[in-house]
Formats: sequence, C-alpha cells, structure tokens
Amino acid sequence: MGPVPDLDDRAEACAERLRAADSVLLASHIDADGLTSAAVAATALERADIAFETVFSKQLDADELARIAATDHDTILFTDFGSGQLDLIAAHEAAGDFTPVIADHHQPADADTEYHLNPLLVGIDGAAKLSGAGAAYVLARALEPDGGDNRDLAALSVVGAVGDMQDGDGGLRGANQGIVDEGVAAGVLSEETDLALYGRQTRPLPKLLEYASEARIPGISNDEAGAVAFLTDLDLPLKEEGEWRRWVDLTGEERRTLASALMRRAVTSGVPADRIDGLVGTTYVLADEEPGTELRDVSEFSTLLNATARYERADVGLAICLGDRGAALDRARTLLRNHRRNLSEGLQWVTSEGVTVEEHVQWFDAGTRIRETIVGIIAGMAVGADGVRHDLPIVAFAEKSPEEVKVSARGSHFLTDRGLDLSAAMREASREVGGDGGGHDVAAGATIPAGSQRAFLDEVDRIVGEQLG
Ligand SMILES: [Mn+2]
Repeated sequence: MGPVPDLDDRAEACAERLRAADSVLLASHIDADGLTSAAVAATALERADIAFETVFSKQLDADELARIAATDHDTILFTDFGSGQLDLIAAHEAAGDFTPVIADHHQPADADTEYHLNPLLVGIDGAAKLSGAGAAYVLARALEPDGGDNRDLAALSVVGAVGDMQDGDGGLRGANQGIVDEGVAAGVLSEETDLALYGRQTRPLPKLLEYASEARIPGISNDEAGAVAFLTDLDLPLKEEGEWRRWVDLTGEERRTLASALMRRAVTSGVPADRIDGLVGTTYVLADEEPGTELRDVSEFSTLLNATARYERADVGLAICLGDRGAALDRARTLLRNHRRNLSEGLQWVTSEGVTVEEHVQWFDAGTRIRETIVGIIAGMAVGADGVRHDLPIVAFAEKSPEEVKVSARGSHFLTDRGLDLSAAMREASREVGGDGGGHDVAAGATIPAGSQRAFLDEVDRIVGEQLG
C-alpha cells in the first residue's frame, strides 16, 4: 500500500502505463513544487529503467501543448499541472498525438482521462493536503521495481509541499503527513518542533531576528540595531572567530534561552497571542544534507528553488534536486542573492516614487524599472511601508513587452472579509480593455494592452468600490 491508500489504484494504473511506454516526455511546472515533482518523477523513472526526457513550462497553454504534441514521445507524464488543462489534453489524446499520464493537485478542467492521479478526485484537498510533488511521490512509490525503495524521495516531496505553502497551519497535515512519516522512517527527514523563523540554517542571528517580518516583534523585526541589542542583552556567546553564530550553531540549551527571551519580549510588547504561538512550529530537516546549508532546511531549500524558477533557470533547480552540489548550487545562490537585491531595490523605488490613491484602490506603474515576474511580490511588500496605505488594495503595473502590461494586485484578509475579490476585479476589468486575468480573492493578476492602464484602473476602482460598498 502506498502513502495515500485512496490513490493506490490510480497510481498503479499510471505506473503500468509508464512501464509500457516506448518513450516518455516528463513535462512539469516551473516553481519549487513543479521542480521537485519533476525530480521525484525523473528519479523514479530512471530507477524503473524507463527512458525519458524532461521539459518545463511556466504555463501549460494551447501553444505549449502543441509543442509537446509535436515531439515523438508516445507518452507524456505531466507533473504539477495537466489537470487544469485536461480539456486541451484530451483533444490531443483523441487526435492520437500522445497518451497523457497526469500527477497533479490542481482543480481538473471539465474532461477526464484514464491515467489521472489527483487528490481532488478522491476527496483530498489539493490546496492544503497534497502538493504536485506529493502526487509525484505517490506515483514514484507505485513505480518501484521489485525490491526497490523510493521512500528517500519523500524529502523532495516535502520541499514541494512547503514550496506550495501547504504547511500554513504550523506544519503539514493529511496526506502530506503520511509522506513525512515515510521520509522519517526512511531516515531522510526529521520532524522537529523549533523556532518558526526563516533562515535557521544560514542567517546570522541578528538577521534571523531582524528579517522575521512575519513575527512583527516591535523593536526587533525590521530593526537591525534593535535585534543586535536584544541579542547582546542575553547571556550567550554570540560570535565565533569574529563571525555571528547562526541558529543551527547554538546548543539546545542556548536555543531555549533565546526562544524564551523572544517570547517574553513578544508578550511584553503586546504581540497578539496567535502570533506568539506561531513563533514555534513543526519544521522539517533533510537529514542527508550538510548542516548550515539552505538545503538542510525545507523552507530555505524551497526558497532557493523558487529563485531559480523565477529567473527561468529550471535546469539549475532540477540539477540541485537531483544532487548537484557544485556549479548548480553556486548558480542558484547567486540567483537568490540577485533576487533579494531586486526586491529591495524595487521596494525602495516604490516608496521613493510613491503611489497614487484613487477612491478605492492605490497604484503604481513601474514600467521597465521592476521585472514583471517580481512586481507582485514588491506590491505586497509595499503595503504598509512608508507612504503606502494598508487599508486599500494595491495595483501594480510593469511592462511585459512593448505591447503588453503585467498587472498585479494585492489585498488583505481584512478587505476580503469585507467583500474584496481581486480575482473577479482583475478578470472583469482586464476583459473590458481587451486583456485577461484572474487568481485569488486576496492576490490576483492580469495582462492588458500597453496604454490601457488608465481605462483599466477606472474599471478596477469602480468594481472594488462595488465589492466593498
Ligand atoms: Mn503545485
């Protein structure tokens, strides 16, 4: 029996089909979950002695599927996408272009196919309980040759789940937990209750605290001098050979001292109880990776993979997942460093230029100053920063090409509770000016023709006004 018994039959059927294939094209999504999905599937295919090639795509649209159909592989294995494009895929299947095998966790389109592995088909929540890499892992277990053991791949699968933010509730749950248990049993993963701040492996202690923006502890978060002062007040050796120590360098005793001081400070500065509880959570450590590297910690690993994906270097991300600790890892670290610099420069640009406030939304147009792939993150970071209101949704524009403008919109749960639905606003307003868009209620995006920003904004302002009215 596999890690998700309800999916056993589907996994077995998909595995059978892959074993019968002449040649397989593995097609996967470009993000942390898609990269780990591909690495899990690729390793399982390799171990099962099935010949394959790998391709990646940002978006599986009609053009991309046509390119895939034009290759001479008889079987296409889609991971972390495919379900949502089943209508298009089924048409290719009917035309005899290829046989699809799908391991995905997104909402299926209105069509189906024989070899389809998706938690939503058996009543498991694909947004919170199983990721694309989780579905690929279920398939990998079914692909094990006699005497084989693919449970070591649980480690990558967990990186994918955390990359898709399925650990939001302080840890992984449901089908994901079953995969964690297999990884622990196989000795590749350990599950620990620890300080839930990003950067335990790699960040010097003051940076760990200063950048812990999710905790928002007054006088420490976003406050370099405050973080250093807080640490200096503790009776701990903070440096080793002149270098700041990291969380991973502390003994268990020292970690407890620091964590309880942090809790006390949070309580005395009036941080709400739920955010204080959130300071500690379940964390996942990859037991075979070098301590003090980003690969040791599941969330740092997934951040590194996302940095490769965001700059279209899926080859680099995949190589790391497959074990490259040389050139690919160096390259990924450089990409992540550049990414962070781009974010901070972009944020600085927005706060210095300022935003324009309409009646119900605020906006800025970055033109070519900010890459369209990161303008949404920067818009989210800008809310609440100097001169940017936190009680209005923010709309950001960036040039995609001379003909098209990328739009990113970010709201807050405070506003969605009052009726804000940016997904609907982006879709309706963009269609009004000849573009298209969608997403989630709290974060959405669109692509519109260059020059239509003003007309688009008028529509968005009107629609958001109606939603909040
Ligand atoms: Mn995914």
